[in-house]
Amino acid sequence: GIAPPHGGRLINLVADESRVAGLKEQALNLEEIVLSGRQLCDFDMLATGVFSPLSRFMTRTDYEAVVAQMRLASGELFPLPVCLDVSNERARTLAPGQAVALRDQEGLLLAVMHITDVWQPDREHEARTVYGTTDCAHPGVHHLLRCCGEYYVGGTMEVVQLPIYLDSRQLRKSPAEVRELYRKLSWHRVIGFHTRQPVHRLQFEMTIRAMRTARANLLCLPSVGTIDPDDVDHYTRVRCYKRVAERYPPDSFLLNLVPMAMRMAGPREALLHLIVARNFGCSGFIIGPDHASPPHPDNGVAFYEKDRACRLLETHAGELGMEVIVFNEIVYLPFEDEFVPVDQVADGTQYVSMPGSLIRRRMRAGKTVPDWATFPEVLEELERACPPPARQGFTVFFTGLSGAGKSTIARILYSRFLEIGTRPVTLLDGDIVRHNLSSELTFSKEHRDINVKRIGFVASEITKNRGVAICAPIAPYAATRADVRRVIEAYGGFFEVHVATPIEECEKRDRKGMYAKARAGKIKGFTGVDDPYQAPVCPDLKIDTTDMTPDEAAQAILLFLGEKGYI
Ligand code: PPS
Repeated sequence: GIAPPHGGRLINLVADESRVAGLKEQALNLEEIVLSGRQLCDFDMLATGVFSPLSRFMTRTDYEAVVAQMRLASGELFPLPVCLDVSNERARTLAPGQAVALRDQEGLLLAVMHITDVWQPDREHEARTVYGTTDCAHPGVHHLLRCCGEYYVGGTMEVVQLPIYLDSRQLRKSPAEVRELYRKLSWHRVIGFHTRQPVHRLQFEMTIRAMRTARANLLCLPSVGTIDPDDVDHYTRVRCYKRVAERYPPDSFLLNLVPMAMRMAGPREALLHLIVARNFGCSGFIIGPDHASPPHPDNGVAFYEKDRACRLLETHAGELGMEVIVFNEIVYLPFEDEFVPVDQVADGTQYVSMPGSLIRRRMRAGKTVPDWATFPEVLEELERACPPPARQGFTVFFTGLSGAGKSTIARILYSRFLEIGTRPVTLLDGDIVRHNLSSELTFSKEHRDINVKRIGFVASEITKNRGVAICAPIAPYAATRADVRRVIEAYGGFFEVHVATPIEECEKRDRKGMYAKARAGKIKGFTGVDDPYQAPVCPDLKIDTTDMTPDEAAQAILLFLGEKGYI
């Protein structure tokens, strides 16, 4: 039969209909905590029993036991902290015994929480023990040490409203609802497959083999909570899963989205996924190498050794009553047209492999993906989501001193793009922006940052919708420019062009007379005179207009974009 949940009982925190009106009334007089996107994911997992037997944001004793020995205070296996973090200031208004209202970003009441603990955790220790590192290049550690509040709040919850999702509602069933479905389908043995990738050939081979070995049906559990910005968006992934579903034997494949926030904690995270699968009624779990193991951004080396997660799962599978189906690295034999585990490849036989991350990167760069790596229908969906550069939007971001020639070059470039005519073009020149978007802003550091981030936001929307944005602010601060780059690169190309005309030349031209005014002290805080300009260290392109006409500069940029495949 279908496996009972971890701890024997599915948690359900949703309050009885009869309690709801009272809770809403009570909440009006309570302090409130607004949940972040990530906290909302955890909240959902707790409320619907996905994290059974955990029934609340962890108390201090649970937290300490989980960090130290991967167990709740009650003794049940639980590998990762699930805590409600709040800022210092917030923590001062909260105390044990108090009730608080939990709300979503729009102010909707989610639950009334009864606080039992407020404490300051040792987050460095948590990072070292849970993630095995305090290196903030690890996305989970970065979140923990750089983004989380300094205090944790533990306590039980009475849930008024589950988080509201606007997409794929039929595919977001709770463990109880999925178990109900098994009864309808007469499923008795189910294996779980947790993934944040589309199902390519490799994943298909793994799952179908596991189904054969375990003589079981498959529950595919894609994580659709907060994922890596580099991952394929979940709308695209859902379209891929739906299409690949047809390749499995009829009525043997079930898709259910899990809005779970990934921590990328490697082995410990894999163990949590095993527990989640168990709660969804699985008696088996498929695990491949590199489960939830992010690559280090500096050298691409994974944070966790290949089979550590597998070993940890095997150690605890018995206690959880689960069968773990381990797949070591699987590779493709071009000659035989077959997938096999790498340790079964005969000496001297040629093999190839292409992880999902590489498939995506190749597509974004406009390179082909070989037939054996994925399915045509998956490729079709991915092509729509990750078009080659020639069909992506992009931003050309000029930066440089006042009078360096940014606007002149930007205007020529604008007109060239209109001549080419393949994409809509928007010019976000400093003056245009200061007039239309940022008229209330001054030239303080703070206001310049707001100004440049606004430009970045508009450019990112344009880039997302496959247009061209040309921006030409001074943008004197490197960190702010880097933020803008991060936002835009998630959607398309970003090219920083440093118009590096030296200040002497800018001042000599002084077309608007601004430098003269600044030198005379009539304008204070003028960039380059008595305000900083942090020149880009490695811009995509550097242009010095002392020995180049604006036309030549625009031409150089067009050639550069052509070389990158964008035009
Ligand atoms: S920033 O720093 O990116 O927000 O600046 P930006 O929006 O591009 O605005 C620069 C133009 O504003 C005029 N101006 C000043 N520039 C620098 N510092 C001070 N204090 C200042 N006050 C006014 C200046 O003419 C810039 O125009 P450009 O077109 O760059 O010459």
